[in-house]
Amino acid sequence: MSENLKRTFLDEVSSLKSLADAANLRVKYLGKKGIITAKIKSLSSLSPEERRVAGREINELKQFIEEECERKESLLKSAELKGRLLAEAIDITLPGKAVSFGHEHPLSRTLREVVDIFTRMGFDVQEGPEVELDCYNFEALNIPKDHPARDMQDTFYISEDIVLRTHTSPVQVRVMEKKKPPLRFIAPGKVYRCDADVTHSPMFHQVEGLMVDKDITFSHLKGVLIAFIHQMFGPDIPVRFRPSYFPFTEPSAEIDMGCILCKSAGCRVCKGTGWLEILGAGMVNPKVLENVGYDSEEYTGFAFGMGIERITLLKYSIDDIRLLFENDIRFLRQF
Ligand code: 2NL
Repeated sequence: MSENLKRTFLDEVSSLKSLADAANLRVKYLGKKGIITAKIKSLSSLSPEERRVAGREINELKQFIEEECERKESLLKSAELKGRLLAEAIDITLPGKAVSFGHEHPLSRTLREVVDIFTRMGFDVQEGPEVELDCYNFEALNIPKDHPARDMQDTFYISEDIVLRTHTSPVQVRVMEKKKPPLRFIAPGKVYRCDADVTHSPMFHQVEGLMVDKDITFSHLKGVLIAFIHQMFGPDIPVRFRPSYFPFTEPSAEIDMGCILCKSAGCRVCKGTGWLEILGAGMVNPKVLENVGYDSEEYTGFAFGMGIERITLLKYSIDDIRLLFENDIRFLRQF
């Protein structure tokens, strides 16, 4: 009888698939209403003689079942753990995701280099609004109403007397209005002109500079700008000053440097001249000084301006300004 029970139990144990099934089997045999428990209870109906034999038999079976359950449970436990570890395994031999690094845009780099050179020479950095009053952008700078720079084609008008600044000179006018000389600062920033082709963008960047004090002369202008060009492009670059005209400076000059592409031999970029125009400058027109309330008998100054895009195109031999604004990663990666 108990041999049959043992065989039935062994069959059931060997077909167990999970720990949950094992727990159920344990209840079925050893629980409060289990088969073995019932057998132990039924011993009380036997005679003392029969009870001793049957009791030993049932106790041995109970112990056997307990041991078998335990053995099976620990087997199932380690099998389940093994399965879980396998399922959750991370393949550390897979290649990682590469982190890609960006870098400074060529225009930002040129701007930073220009600002660094002038701040090392003691110039401050000043900024101002890109949407500007006509009087700061033109009137204060001695640009008369009929000047070609005021043409509808060149200037973006917001209203009759408000424009997108066409240069950063209005920043200098605003600073001069607020502060007394000595002054020595540059004004970098975005400027706007209604123009677009391979060398012109409707938005571009300028750095203008201004130095005003007693006894400032054209020699100071020459010294500062030659030092700038030599730091920016190399100490052996030839520099020349050509007479020019701006309404806000007198006298005015355009400053050329030897062509860096052909080493002054003459090429397509310098149009065979061996020279590249790089800066405009001059002694601040006394009218401009008077407009901001300075005594032009007491103070003189020099000013200059340059286009950051032009310098960047020359420095890296880029032939189309639009490449600087398209943000094509294949272009930008080359710098
Ligand atoms: C150029 C030439 C120049 C200035 C800008 C200036 C500003 C004040 C007074 C006098 Cl407030 N002058 N600025 C002077 C000469 C040239 O820029 O080629 N820019 C791209």
